[in-house]
Amino acid sequence: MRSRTWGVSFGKRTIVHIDMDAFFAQVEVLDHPEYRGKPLVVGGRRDSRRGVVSTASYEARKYGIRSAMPIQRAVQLCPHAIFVPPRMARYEEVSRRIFEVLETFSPLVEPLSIDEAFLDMTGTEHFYEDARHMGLELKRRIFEATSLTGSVGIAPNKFIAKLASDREKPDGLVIVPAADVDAFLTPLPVEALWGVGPKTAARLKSIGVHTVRDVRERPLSQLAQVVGPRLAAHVQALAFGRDERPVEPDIEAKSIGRETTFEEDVPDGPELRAVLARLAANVGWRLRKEGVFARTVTVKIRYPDFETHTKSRTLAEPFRDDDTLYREAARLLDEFRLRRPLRLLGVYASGLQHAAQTSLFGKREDRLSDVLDAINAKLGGRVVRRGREL
Ligand code: TTP
Ligand code: MG
Repeated sequence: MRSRTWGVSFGKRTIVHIDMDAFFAQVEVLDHPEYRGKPLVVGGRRDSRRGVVSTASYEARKYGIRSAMPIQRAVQLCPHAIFVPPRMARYEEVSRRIFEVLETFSPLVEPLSIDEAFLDMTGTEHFYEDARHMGLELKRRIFEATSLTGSVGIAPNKFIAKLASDREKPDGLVIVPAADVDAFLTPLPVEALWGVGPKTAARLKSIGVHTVRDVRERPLSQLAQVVGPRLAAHVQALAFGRDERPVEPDIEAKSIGRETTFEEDVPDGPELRAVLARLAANVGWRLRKEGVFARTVTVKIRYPDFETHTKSRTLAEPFRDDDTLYREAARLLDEFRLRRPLRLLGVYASGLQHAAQTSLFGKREDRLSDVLDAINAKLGGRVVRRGREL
């Protein structure tokens, strides 16, 4: 009976989005209890000239302090706030614990950033009395493991789940069953639609489209005139609450990969390409060491604000040579058309199969990689490298 109630209320899928509250700030309070209840700014010391705010406690947000604001602006807004530099390694450690908890709830966990994830809970509904209990249990288990609070949204798809988790921050839990989607969405401003930035919003408003309801009521052809046919179709589908994107679990779990976080953000150019070559060569070396071939190359990028994206390409033939890895990774990196410097770059190989499953022994590129591996093995490490890695 329970699962029938769930089925009726959520449609085909039950998607959860979780986002920790003022994440870096909460970790700082955890490690420094004397900060609790005070305005706290993570990003740099009070005298930092170039620093920007990573995040601020909810107490500090009352003064108008926000992520990405210069530290000096935050000092002006709230002179008595506590200012601390970020401790990334510590936040990453706490993040790992959160993801360990999430993975006990569903095998389909998609990390979006250090403190944010989607879970596909479809098929697990019968474990919980209802959606609220599911959400509370998730929050309780995370709190038990970390003493931190997060906000949860539960909905029939990713788009609505993410909006829902944001609705009652901090420590929120918002459930949007299929029957409530219309009431939840229609009053929202067009900016709430994923993919609608300031430019698109301005174009829509120029024809009198201000809310999600307006987007629903306009003929697609009118929307297409101002934002183009593709975006118009996408935006209108979202306005009706339609979003079929699957929850895509972490590529790192079933892949061989390597990523690097830069000390200083790196723009696209020779330096970034050399890093890409080194990452590709490291991945190729590990594929060969494990005796496996891959079918898919993935490039992962992260911007300074932690926005993270991946692009993948699956090839017709399995591979494990550095040249194929580098060539495909470089093409994927091109496709991002980077306009900002990167904080992180990663290369992954997945779709792994054992050498015996392929008939590719002895391809020329493969032999070159093998020769380099043999020399490097003698020299004890990856000493001999190709020019592009230098
Ligand atoms: P967010 O989840 O965007 O923010 P938050 O967790 O601090 O606050 P909220 O309760 O609104 O979710 O980002 C997670 C962490 O990423 C944040 O704690 C600090 C870091 N971050 C930056 O360093 N710079 C940024 O511009 C943003 C947005 C986040
Ligand atoms: Mg957060």
